[in-house]
Parts: sequence; C-alpha cells; structure tokens
Amino acid sequence: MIFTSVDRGPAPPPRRRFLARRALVLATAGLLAAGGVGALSDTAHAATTLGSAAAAQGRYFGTAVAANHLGESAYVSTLDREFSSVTPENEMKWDAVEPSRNSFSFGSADQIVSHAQSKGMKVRGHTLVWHSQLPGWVAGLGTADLRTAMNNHITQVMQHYKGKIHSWDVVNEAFQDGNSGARRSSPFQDKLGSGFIEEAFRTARAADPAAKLCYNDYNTDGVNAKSTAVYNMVKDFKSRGVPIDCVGFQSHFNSASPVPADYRANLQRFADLGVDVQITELDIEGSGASQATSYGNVVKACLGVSRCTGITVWGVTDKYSWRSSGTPLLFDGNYAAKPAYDAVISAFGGTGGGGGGNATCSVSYSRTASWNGGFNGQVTVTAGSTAISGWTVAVTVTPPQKVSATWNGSPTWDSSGNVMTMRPNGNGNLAAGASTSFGFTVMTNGNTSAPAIGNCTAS
Ligand code: 9MR
Repeated sequence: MIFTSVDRGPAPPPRRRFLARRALVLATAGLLAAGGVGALSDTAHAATTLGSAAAAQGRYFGTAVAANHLGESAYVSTLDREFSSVTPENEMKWDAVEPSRNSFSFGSADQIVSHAQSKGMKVRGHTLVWHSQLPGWVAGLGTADLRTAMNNHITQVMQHYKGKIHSWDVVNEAFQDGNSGARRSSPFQDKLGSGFIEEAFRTARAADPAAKLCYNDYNTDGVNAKSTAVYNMVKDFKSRGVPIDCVGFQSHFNSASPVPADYRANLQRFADLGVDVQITELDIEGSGASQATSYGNVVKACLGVSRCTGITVWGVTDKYSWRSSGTPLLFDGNYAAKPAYDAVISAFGGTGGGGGGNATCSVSYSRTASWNGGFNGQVTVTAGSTAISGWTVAVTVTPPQKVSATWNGSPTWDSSGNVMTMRPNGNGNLAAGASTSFGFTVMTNGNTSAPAIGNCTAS
C-alpha cells in the first residue's frame, strides 16, 4: 500500500467544489430520509454486485423480501443494487393470499412483484401447497372439498401472477425428516394421499404453462434418505410425464447442519434426471472467514452444475433474518457487506476479472482540500498486472470525525459509523495498471488526523 498525505491548499478547484457540494447535498438528503449513515449508499450503484457477478455466469442471484420493509430506504437500496430475483418471504403463502375460502388478498405480494418488475428483477413464487401457514379452514375440509380447494388455490394464484413468475414452488416440504423417506403428514397427504403432489403439478402446468414448476424442500441438500426420497419421486414424475421442471434446495445451514461435502454431487444427480436445480433459501449461520468459505462453497457447487440456474438467499440483512441471532446473511444489520459477500462475488469470478486469482490492486491517498472544520480525501485505486472488475477499500476515520459525503464510489458502513467500505460506482472495471479515484469529505469535529486506508481487494 502506498500512503501519502498531501495538502493541496484551502479551496478545491471549482468543478471539484461543485461535485463535493452536490455529493454533500445528496448524502444529507439520504441521511434525513433514512435516519442513518448507511443511507449514503442510496446515491450509489456498484458495478460489481451479486446480481451482475451471477449474471456473468448465467445465473440469477435472489433474495427473500418482506413487503413491510419496502419503506426502509437502506433495505430497498441494497435490494435494488444487489439482487436480480426476489422471493416473497411470506406474502404468497396460502394464509396470506386466501385467508378464507375463495377470497383472495394479493395486496402485499403484489407490492413485492411490482417493485421487482419496476427494477427488472425476476420473481420466484413461494409457495402454493404447504402444510404450514395454512389457514384453518383448509384443514377442516372433507376430501372432495379439499381437492377442489387445492386446485382452485393453485389456479387462482398462478393465474393472478401469470407471466410474472419465473419459477413456482408448487409443493413445499412434503417429505418427513429422518431416514423413513416417507411423506409428511398434512391435510393434503392425509386426505388425498401421495397423489396430491402430482395433481398439484398438473394443475399448476395448466394454470401458467410458462412458469417453471419446482418441488422445494430442506435437509435435502446432500445425499441422504430424505433427498433420495425426493429424487425417486422426481425420477418417477419424469418417467411418467408428470410436469416438473425444477427442484429447490432450501439450504438453511448452521454448525449442526453444515454445507454437505456432497452438495454438488447431489445437485448433479437431480440435474441428471432432466430438471433444473435452484438454491432457494440459502442462509449460513456464523461469521467471518468460516461463514465466507461456506458461502463460497455453495456458489462453487452451483457453478459446478450447469443446470443450477440460480441462488436465492433468505433475506437481505441479518437484522430481518428468520434466524437473526445466527447472523446468516450477506449484509449485517447496518447493510454493510460481510466477508461472505466478497466470497460470493469472488466465487462467481467477479464480473470478468478472470476468476479473481491474479486480480490485485493498490491504493494511494491524498488530502485534496482542507478548510476550517473539514477536509476532502481522495483514494486512487490502481489495478495490478491484470484487469480487474471490482475493488474494495476500507477507510477508517477517527471519532469524533464523520464522513459527510462521498463521490465516485458506493459506500457501506460498519455499526460504529467509523469504517466506510468503498466499492465501485460504475468505475469497477480497470485495465491492467489503470486507475480510478473516489473521494469523501470528513468533518473533523476538532480532529484533523488522516483516515486509515486499508488494503485494496480486487475481484
Ligand atoms: O422466513 C419465514 C418466516 O418469516 C416465517 O415466520 C416462517 C413461518 O413458517 O417461514 C419462514 O420461511 C420458511 C419458508 O417459507 C419455507 N422454508 C423454511 C423457511 C424458514 O422457516
């Protein structure tokens, strides 16, 4: 790392001054809107994102979304910047869309779908037939009525979203845990028998022939009795022409249930049956390097299977995760990207960075303006001997200093607000030896020391 500090006089040149003031105004507006320093990222659009890194490998990268967070600007800016697919976390489930018989309420799900469409994101439908989040009236029906209600539910919901959903979880979690390989007890299983699954798929195909129809489950990620039971069902469906296009592997991992060593092999054996495979609800409890390694391994497993069409993580930020205390997602509670985020980008090979193996960059710092109460800093990022498609640099200020504006970069913040992690804002692609700069304004609050500039990480 090269580290220099050069004072260039009290007043920035006019153009720079204009940009700095404009950035300050934008950043201040963001702060007011969201009430937090993380909102600085509102003004940013990074070149290397989860969505673009996955797209470079022909995959989508999605997240579960909850409609009630769509009013939070930091949530939405992270969602919009990073993801290319969304799955409503609860809003398309039976209790949400058909709380009483034949009375449909699509409001919250529609909100997610229209947001996604307005941002060019794809939508996964989750889920049509599931034993959980099932309103009481369904369980109370007799056999004939239940069959009618199940088929009506599938038909009404799929037709409402016809043409807007790339893949539907038609049936979710129909198998028991453990070694029995048996179907799970549910109103559908108990009254309609195992045939309810193929009936649901046939009804779904008729309702929206363009949507991919998936079976989705958990604890099926490695080769085990449960995944083998699902495998045998899919094999049977394919041999008899029951319409099924994809299998979803939820992939909720933690120390008791880590990423299996035979994950890729398991995905491959399903793909070999002639279905796509999708990682549908990924989260991995943990932190730091070990969590990052696991996330990287999941991406590599998917990339190792040509029919693995995409990955969805089960939430944008740790703070809203269903397993929040396990911090299982890619962004922390302040929307700062975690090491796991960088591992995912790098496992995808960045966006054309040549696999990340040789990608390096270096940084230099200069103070480009100072005045009573503040200064502007500039960090120049220079690619090493191969082209890079992304870079990450941490800038740490000393309290009570505060960064009040940034430009030419996409910042995220740690919880203290002192560490700013900067990523590209349209300036991530650098030819070998080429440079770009980002800048920021520091309000000194009495402390004029230079910020610490971390090493540059390239992708
Ligand atoms: O994340 C969902 C959480 O908000 C709900 O309370 C919960 C209720 O069942 O469902 C969670 O999502 C589940 C998903 O729909 C199916 N696979 C397991 C997920 C985690 O429980």
